Amino acid sequence: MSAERRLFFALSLPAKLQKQVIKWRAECFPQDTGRPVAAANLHITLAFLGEISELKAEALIRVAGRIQAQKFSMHLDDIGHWPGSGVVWIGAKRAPNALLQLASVLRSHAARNGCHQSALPFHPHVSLYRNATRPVAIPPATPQWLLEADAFSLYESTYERGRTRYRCLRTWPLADASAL
Ligand code: 3AM
Repeated sequence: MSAERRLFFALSLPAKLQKQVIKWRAECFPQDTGRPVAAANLHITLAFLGEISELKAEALIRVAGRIQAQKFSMHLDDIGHWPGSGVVWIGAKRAPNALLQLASVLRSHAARNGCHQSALPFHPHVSLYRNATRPVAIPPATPQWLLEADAFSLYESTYERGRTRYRCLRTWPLADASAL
């Protein structure tokens, strides 16, 4: 039997935005807020696949390559804390339709390929802290960053020597609206 890998589809953040976010995070949250997510790991999950076989991963890579989805931009203008999961996040007050459609298509392909999908509504976000289980003072606003999404990717999540690493396995471009 081949080894299973923990995979998910996500949008990455450009390196410049990653740096801006972690600088702002350090300035705006106390040090004991939780476990900060490493700059390189900042992302927006589109569909979590779980631990899956190589066969399933190949099937999902094939369908992902056939998806025709539009480029979009989104303002990261929202901040929140989910005490249950211990996540402090930034997101969008109004998620673009193109993002919701892309996540929905990926999630339904994932479900059809046997990857359990959460029944919770999709709430696009960038996790900033994990293990934030105590009340958190949320800053009044983000600097209203603009994320220009022109591709989505498949990532592998590994845990080595106490660190979570996300390795990008494949990236697919999003199309100009006029091209669809
Ligand atoms: O950064 P976020 O939190 O959006 O929370 C996990 C992370 O997304 C999520 O997948 C991303 C990469 O690890 N994740 C982990 N386990 C999950 C599960 N069982 C999950 N999402 C849904 N169901």
